[in-house]
Amino acid sequence: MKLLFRWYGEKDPVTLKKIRQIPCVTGVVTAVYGVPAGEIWPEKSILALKRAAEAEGLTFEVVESIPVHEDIKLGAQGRDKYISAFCENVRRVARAGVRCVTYNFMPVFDWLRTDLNHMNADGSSSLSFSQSDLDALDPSALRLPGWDESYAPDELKALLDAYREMSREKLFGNLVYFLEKVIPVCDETNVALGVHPDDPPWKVLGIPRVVSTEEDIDRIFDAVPSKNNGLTLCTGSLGSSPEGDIARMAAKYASQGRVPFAHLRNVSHPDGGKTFRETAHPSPCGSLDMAKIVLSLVKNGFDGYVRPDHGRKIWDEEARPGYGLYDRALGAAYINGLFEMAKKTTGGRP
Ligand code: DNO
Repeated sequence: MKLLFRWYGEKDPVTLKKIRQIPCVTGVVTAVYGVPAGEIWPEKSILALKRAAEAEGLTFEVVESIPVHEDIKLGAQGRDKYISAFCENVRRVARAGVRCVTYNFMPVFDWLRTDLNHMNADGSSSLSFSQSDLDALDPSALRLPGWDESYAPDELKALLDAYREMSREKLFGNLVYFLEKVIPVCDETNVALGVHPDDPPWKVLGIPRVVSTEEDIDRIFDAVPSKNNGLTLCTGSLGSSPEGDIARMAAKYASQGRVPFAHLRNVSHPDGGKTFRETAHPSPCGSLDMAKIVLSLVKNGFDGYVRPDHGRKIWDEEARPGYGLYDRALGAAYINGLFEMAKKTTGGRP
């Protein structure tokens, strides 16, 4: 296991100098920001990330994310050009030493929350989601700091309309079309591609989603069997639905060698339905049994990259939603402890 931390580049107030002081964190997860989806990343920008990380003694082996242009998800005429650009980005990051690339196939939105400052009893605040609050919102006004992509209102409306007419089957076909072109490049360059699950893992705003459930994930692997067609096991996203058994999924996909990367965080379900709150990472703070999930990974041969995921806002930190330093650093220390214990008790190396 290699413990990493997400870093948003030179403008991130959570600097590399701070990240390197978190015990056992050996590298960063980052991306070239500021280049629109579908365009090729300048080689010098990729190398600048690598040099900056290495100057602080950190590695840069995981990209999160190479964005997937909407024309690819829509199956629009111009998609081949954007798929070629994605492939070229995989080649370029591979040349810089990257071994794992994360992406998502959520139409229009990346992760979605309805409250970025849910106040907890202890004075901290968390990101949270309530389906009924979302249903009451005007979708054209949706904007969330934290996404890598934002749209003008007209553009957003046109996109939402296009997806509302699309079936799940069509979206799934567009994902397979994309993977059939990208996975051979991953095989050639020895890069594991890890799809990020939909967050939340159900249909929102009338648009289809195809990476929400265990059945969806199985289908994606069956369609393109190479081991480089993998999963970014995001416990918080998959666990947003109280139905998923995340420890079982972790065991199953780790044993298949399909988990190059794991996002570990906890979540709670205040009403048992489509409402969830992000909590501190430890098991007693939320609904997920984090120790069991880590044990399932370790017992099943997981040897990939891990990062703590969204943190709460604590200790008066001013932070990008979910990506402050303090609570994520507490998460990193906790995750490291779980892995150390899991490895020792299963006879693996710490
Ligand atoms: C949220 C992240 C996601 C993730 C993308 C991957 O904080 O986990 O934004 O990076 O979905 O493409």
